[in-house]
Amino acid sequence: MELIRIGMVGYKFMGKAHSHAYRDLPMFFPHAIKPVMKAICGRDRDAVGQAAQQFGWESCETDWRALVARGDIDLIDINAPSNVHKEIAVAAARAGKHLFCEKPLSVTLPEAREMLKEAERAGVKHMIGFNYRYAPAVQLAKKLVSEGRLGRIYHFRAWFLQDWIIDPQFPLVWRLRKEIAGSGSHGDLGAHLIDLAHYLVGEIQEVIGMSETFVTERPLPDSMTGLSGKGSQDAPKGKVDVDDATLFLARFANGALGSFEASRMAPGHRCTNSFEINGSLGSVKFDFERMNELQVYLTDDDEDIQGFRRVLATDPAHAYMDAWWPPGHTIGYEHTFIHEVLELMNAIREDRQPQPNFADGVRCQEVLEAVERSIAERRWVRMSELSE
Ligand code: SOE
Repeated sequence: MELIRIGMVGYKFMGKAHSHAYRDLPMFFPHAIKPVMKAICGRDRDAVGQAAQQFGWESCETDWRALVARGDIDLIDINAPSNVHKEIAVAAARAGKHLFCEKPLSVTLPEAREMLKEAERAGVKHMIGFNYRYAPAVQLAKKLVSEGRLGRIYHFRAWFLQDWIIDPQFPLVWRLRKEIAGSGSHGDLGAHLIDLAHYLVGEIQEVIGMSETFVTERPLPDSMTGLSGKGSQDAPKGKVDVDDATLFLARFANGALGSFEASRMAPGHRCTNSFEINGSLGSVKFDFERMNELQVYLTDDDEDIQGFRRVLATDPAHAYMDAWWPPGHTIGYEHTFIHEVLELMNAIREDRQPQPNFADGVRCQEVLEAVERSIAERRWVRMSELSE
């Protein structure tokens, strides 16, 4: 049996999602290369030991350098905070390991470019974790666009809204600190939208944006907690130096117009990752909170039955669904990661780069940076201004 031995850095939210994907893949996709969960790495020995046991890893490490140096590991999966992605990825590539890295690729464009260059130089496979591409309903949208069913694309309208920091007492966790996260809602949520735009519509030519930090100080946390931390009223406060919300407009190379909104300050929106595409022959609408559905409108439907139809993307005709449950039996967030890992394993077997890979991570980082520059300089920024 073909095997790929995995070493993973990080064991929190994404670490758990990736671990689950490695565990489930062989059960539902038995013909894929089997990922072997060799070692998981984190700085806190007790916590990482507990995670190893709970998630099903064979062993654990407390220093990522030791993990990368291990001869029994073929692929390094990076789920640590964004500011350490580059150092780990570069070292792992130099050690000849394949790479799987969470988004955003890094905290700056030069770092992201360096990661891509090092991975290419080492000749290893490299994948970035834009998991939403792997929802079957998103794959269906891609198919309709690619087959020309929507005609010429006029609009891509996307918004990713959350509300987990709406309470001003929510602590200053790492995702709210520029030196660790790179940016706020922009790099965390906007990055997914940018990747979907690239995937579904194509290259972005120019952008103009605006952003705001509505809560400028927050209580310091007692640990680097995740999305559910609570801050104490009495804790000393620190300055929030990332955006709570970033909005931007874009013009695509194919002439389509785009609008993007990322916010963590939208009460009631837990994980509203949505887009709408309008073309000359039809439209599609997607909302991750109803991730099994795609709303489809086609202008060539008979006049008297025109309207958005709700397509439940759970039939064997839909991507990946023949491996899951009978039609109508829906799948969830975790399945996007399983499909992502399937793509990674298939790419290794077929000796090609997985989709999306570090080149897509760099393209995304270029747009993130162009939007930041446009905000700082209060003007449209062309992507060509960022070329190397
Ligand atoms: C938190 O905002 C978060 O977990 C992001 O970091 C993920 O990338 C996104 O998929 C869901 O929300």
